[in-house]
Amino acid sequence: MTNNRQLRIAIIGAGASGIMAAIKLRQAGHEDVTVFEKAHDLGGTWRDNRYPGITCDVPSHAYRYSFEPNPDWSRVCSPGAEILEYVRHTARKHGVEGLIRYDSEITRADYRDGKWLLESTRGSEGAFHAVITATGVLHHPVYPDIPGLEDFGGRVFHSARWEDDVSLAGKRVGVIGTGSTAIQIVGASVAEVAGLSLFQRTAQWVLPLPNRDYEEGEKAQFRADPALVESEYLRLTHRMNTTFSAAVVGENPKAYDQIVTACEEHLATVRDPELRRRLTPDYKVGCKRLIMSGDFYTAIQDPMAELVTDPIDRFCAQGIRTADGRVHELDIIVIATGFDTHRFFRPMQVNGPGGQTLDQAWSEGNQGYLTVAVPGFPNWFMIGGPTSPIGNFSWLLTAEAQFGYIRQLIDRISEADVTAVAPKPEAADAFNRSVRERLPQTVWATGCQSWYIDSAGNIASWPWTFDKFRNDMDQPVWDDFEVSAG
Ligand code: NA7
Repeated sequence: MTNNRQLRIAIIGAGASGIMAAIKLRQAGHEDVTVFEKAHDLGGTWRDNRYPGITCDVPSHAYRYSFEPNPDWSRVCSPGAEILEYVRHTARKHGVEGLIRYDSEITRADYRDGKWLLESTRGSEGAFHAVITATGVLHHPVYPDIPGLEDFGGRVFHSARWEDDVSLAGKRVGVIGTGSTAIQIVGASVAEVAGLSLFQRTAQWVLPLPNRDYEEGEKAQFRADPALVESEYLRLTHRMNTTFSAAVVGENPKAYDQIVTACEEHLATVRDPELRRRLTPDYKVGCKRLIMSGDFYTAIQDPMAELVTDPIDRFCAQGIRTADGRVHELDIIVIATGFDTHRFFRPMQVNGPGGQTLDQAWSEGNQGYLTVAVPGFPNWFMIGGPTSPIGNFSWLLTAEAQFGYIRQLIDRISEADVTAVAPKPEAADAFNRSVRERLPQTVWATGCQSWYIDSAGNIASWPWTFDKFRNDMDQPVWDDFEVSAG
């Protein structure tokens, strides 16, 4: 490129994808980069989630940055704290920690004359030629609408707001929810508690995921042979993309059948027929995000554990009262009821050039163009925007693919005679039409409640294969964009 302008670029969010974007922007020659982070530390979901047993259910050798191989993962699926340390190490190694402005939650963005004026909880943050949101989807905890929380005499908190001075050892613990979080907490804590009541509203399919430590010898081999680390990365990502992620969008029926069989056989290991019946879901495997666990069924059959399926009536001083009138006496209640995954970076107010707000643009559901941009909002780019692939595979892989696309849009803006790039409304309409046409073929549309589905019933995930996603992210189709000259 010639005659390039030096751009000021803002990244919102210093989680795993924001850190990656900062590193890659610098590598691409964009020097003026600021990362705004609402919290006082980096790491996003790996910073927020510190509950016992927290593990990424994507194998570690696939859940990593393409440019930062790690021969030292401790386990096939590593604990959250280790992933947080990996993100921190990567930020430090690539010199982007100093770009992060902590405790600065962007609250407002106004587009004026080719720039976004950002305001944060600290005040005005200045003007930026381009904004990349990297705010993730798992950062607005949802609390259940159950009365009486203030009556409870023990400790109660959301799983993503773990109170670090709390030990579950020797305590009577209640866990509300049966998502991946609750299942990991149950597996990790049943051996030390005085009692564990798991309050289940909906049974889950559980794919057996035997996790194990890497032996020292294996790690030494990975250290000695970078090609081995690379081939493991490629092998695992290829396997996830061609089997699981293809199966859930209806593209690999054989793999889907194998996943179903594995889940059914796993469930059949529950010895007590009545418990097994209560743990049996009434919807298709994969409709909700699949739980991966090698120890949940063992844990829930432990004498210390109880599966409670009577609906919760209310919290009370001693614990939780269920609809059958029983009071479950508890010392600690963990609310593992998930996140509002459809809020993205809101409550931020985003005001586009014509006075249109993003809230207005998204009033009937979150929609954009190819997951990364929104018509009417020039130079506003999203990692993990609406319709991004979300599911049982590596978010980091998704984020890097989206960044590669966004970087090409930003490079275009940096050309001397270009001020703004935004997708054409008709291109976004065509994309969203094809999403709607394709979604009924996915397993997510087969009848269940899940965090993939918003309150209007729209399914939020990419409905094609991951390979198609990668292809679509390869290069912008410039005819789909309005490119404004300055
Ligand atoms: P999830 O997967 O959204 O799970 C939330 C769980 O909480 C789920 O079992 C819900 O039951 C349950 N829930 C929600 N509200 C209530 C009320 N009011 N009463 C009882 N139970 C309730 O969140 P996680 O934190 O486990 O996992 C989120 C993602 O993080 C996970 O998918 C991975 O990507 C990492 P429901 O099924 O709706 O009946």
